Amino acid sequence: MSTLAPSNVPVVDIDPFSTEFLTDPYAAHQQMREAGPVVYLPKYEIYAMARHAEVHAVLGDWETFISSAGVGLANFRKETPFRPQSLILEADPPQHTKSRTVLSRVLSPKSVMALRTSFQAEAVALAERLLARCEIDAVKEIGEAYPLKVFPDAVGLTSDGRENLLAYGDMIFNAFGPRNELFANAVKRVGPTTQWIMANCQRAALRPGGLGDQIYQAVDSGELTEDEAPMLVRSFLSAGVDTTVNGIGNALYCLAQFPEQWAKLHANPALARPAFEEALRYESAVQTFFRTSSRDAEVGGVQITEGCKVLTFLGAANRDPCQWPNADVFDIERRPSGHMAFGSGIHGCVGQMVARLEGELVLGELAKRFKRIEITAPPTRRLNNTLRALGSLPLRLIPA
Ligand code: OVV
Repeated sequence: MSTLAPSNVPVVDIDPFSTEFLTDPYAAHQQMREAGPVVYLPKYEIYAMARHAEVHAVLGDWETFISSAGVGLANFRKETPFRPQSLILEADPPQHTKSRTVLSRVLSPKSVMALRTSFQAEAVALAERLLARCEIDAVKEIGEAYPLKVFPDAVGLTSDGRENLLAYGDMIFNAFGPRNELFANAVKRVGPTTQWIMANCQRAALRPGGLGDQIYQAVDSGELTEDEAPMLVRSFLSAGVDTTVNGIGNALYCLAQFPEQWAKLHANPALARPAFEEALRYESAVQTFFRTSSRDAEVGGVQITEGCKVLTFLGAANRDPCQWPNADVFDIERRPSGHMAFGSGIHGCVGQMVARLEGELVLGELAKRFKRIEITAPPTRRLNNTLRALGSLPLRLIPA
């Protein structure tokens, strides 16, 4: 018990960064949702929201629940960030607005539409190659292979070594949690990858016309400073890979676990986009983000004082029975608008159109060619402080 917890806040004795929780968070999500609109987690002395309404409320009030003090457990007002702060994720207006304006344009629906032809060709090529394969690890051969091809191509990375993006992403998303063993091991694995990432944020490493180069064009026009451009390319490389890798991996796991849902998708591959969306709701790749209270506030009738770390459970909001009928049922025809997997408010995922495009095309091209997908051995988990991630997903793909 902590003396910091006001008397009207339910104290829930769970560790959302423990092996037990991360392996299967859903019972603990329910426990937190049922305990109250806001709960207190004494192990980390933080407030947390697991219901849809309060997650939405906190993410919608960026003036009270700021990002510039970090969106992980670390409070940047009290400790130095482990890497230079992101100019978009870990920023508030006006810096956030400046960064967001550029990234919104580079990742606009029109700009993303221009990626469709090449992304589709790669999805077709991947699905065709898999026709000759039969038994695969879907995490490696689909979940990782596809984003690692199309996304760095779109950004315009010219150098070898794009698999570095996986270790880097794993480290970044672990770093939003506590300094536990998951984080320590991720840092060990990442080694010199951080230098590789920073080198590839430079203009000379980026193909002219790609998404990365388009950020530098905003320097040419005076919209960004020289120092801001590589940092915003770093945001692409931080946020754009491990998220979609797991979005796609988790979607395949959902569809493999529920064969009648795959059958619906195979019968109507136009359901690929809503199927990906439902998988994002059901098994959200990004499970959590923090905010920090900039002033005394009230959420769900609970007083939160200035300077507190507040944890929003996106994945729990996405299973809230008050928001979703049959919340624990995976149904690709649900159309789950309002899900929190991309966050919401001013920090809502700026790359979500790219993520949706990747998900739609991979699932769609597979659905056209395979009548069933079967799990051949128990999948393994890759535990991460923030991501819901599989380590392996052994699948048999049965051609139509
Ligand atoms: C959404 C997200 C995740 C991780 C890193 C970043 C953003 C970034 O801006 O660096």
